[in-house]
Amino acid sequence: MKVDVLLGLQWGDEGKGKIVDVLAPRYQVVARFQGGPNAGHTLEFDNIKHVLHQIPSGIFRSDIQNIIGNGVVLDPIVFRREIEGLQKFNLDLKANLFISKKASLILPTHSLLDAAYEKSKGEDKIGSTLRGIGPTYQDKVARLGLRVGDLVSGDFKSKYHKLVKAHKAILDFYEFDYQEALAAAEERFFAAVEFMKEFQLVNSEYLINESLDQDKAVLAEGAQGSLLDIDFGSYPFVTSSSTMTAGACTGLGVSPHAIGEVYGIFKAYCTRVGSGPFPTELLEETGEKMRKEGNEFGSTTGRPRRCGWLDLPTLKYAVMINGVTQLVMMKVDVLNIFDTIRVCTHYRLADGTLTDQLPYDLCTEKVEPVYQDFAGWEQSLDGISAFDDMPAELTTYVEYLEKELKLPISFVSTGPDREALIHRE
Ligand code: 2SA
Ligand code: MG
Repeated sequence: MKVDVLLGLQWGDEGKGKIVDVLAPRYQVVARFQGGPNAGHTLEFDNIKHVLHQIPSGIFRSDIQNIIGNGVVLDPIVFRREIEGLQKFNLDLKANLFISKKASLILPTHSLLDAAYEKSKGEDKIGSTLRGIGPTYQDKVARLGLRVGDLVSGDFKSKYHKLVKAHKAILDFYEFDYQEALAAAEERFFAAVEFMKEFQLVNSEYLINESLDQDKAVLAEGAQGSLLDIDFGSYPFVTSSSTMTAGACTGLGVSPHAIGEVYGIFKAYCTRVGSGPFPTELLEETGEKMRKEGNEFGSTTGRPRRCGWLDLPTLKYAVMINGVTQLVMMKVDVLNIFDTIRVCTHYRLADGTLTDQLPYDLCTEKVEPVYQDFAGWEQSLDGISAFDDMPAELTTYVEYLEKELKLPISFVSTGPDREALIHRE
């Protein structure tokens, strides 16, 4: 069997959690391969809304093995809180959840460093979720980091104190006041570490490859989005991991030959939280209307999301670097209220030329979006589940995007619930 990859093609918050949940019955294994508590995957079913941060979205199905892969950065305190939040669902978490020993540990000082770095940047801050993501990946790449396997091999406390001593020197350099916050968090951290040790800590690269050998289907669940990728995103306004298909190979230990379908998830419009360039951003009342209608507030931090029209140059770019094989369009119902729906087809550069490619740096090379307008459908999509039953205006919009992106749109999502979905037969 193959590893199918599901990832976001924009700046995160595309609605990946819902689609993992919908596709999950086709899979025996769901695995997270990058990111950490900066993610917020929202699932809604049976009138319950649940947000997952580090735990894979297959956790609500008792017949699925869920893996937190080596590419993930894991915060034990958040882990404990998440597990405790799931207890009311009566899931057998100790049997169905596996954590890679090679996953990186987020220490309390990593979150403090995140805050210190952001403060030092002033106006130029990244708008990080302050969950310690960047500093933890930094330590991983610097070969200083601690991993989940360190909890059960060697003297963890002495490794911990050695790294924290170095972190304190950096915090002092930035004149960042950390004493009180650290003292409070450290106690919770060590309690959470003991809690986490009760779970299955494994060499997950073996578990995944053996699953494939046993003909189990694996779904790799991406977090954030392609435009936040450390290499190809709008650097430096990005997250610190590889959010693309290739990240699933390194973040799980599977060969590129093992990759099957790549589901690219995108919203029928665009949103972004945090700083950084956003060519189609709507700063006036249309943006406000979208934010309200789409309830566009961060599921991790509650921050209002910036909103704008769909941007084809960035979408084409994301399709290209990920090798997307199927598209899923989300939150189409949010556009029900608009009489005109705009799509940015090209950028006009400063010298007047038109392009549908991304410039090197969207921060310094100002682009003006060129739009094509479509008539809105201006009606509710409730109860529609087949492509043939879609309003004609929506069909036109969908077919236009399929032609431009040269890919089928397999699902169109029309609301947060599992059932609110139009399938292509
Ligand atoms: P970080 O914390 O170092 O990864 O932040 C770096 C940039 O990446 C953005 N980022 C995100 N953007 C959208 N959604 C994300 N996850 C949460 C969610 C967001 C929330 O799924 O709802 O609740 O605010 C996410 N995580 C990171 C971030 O805004 C920075 O621009
Ligand atoms: Mg989200």
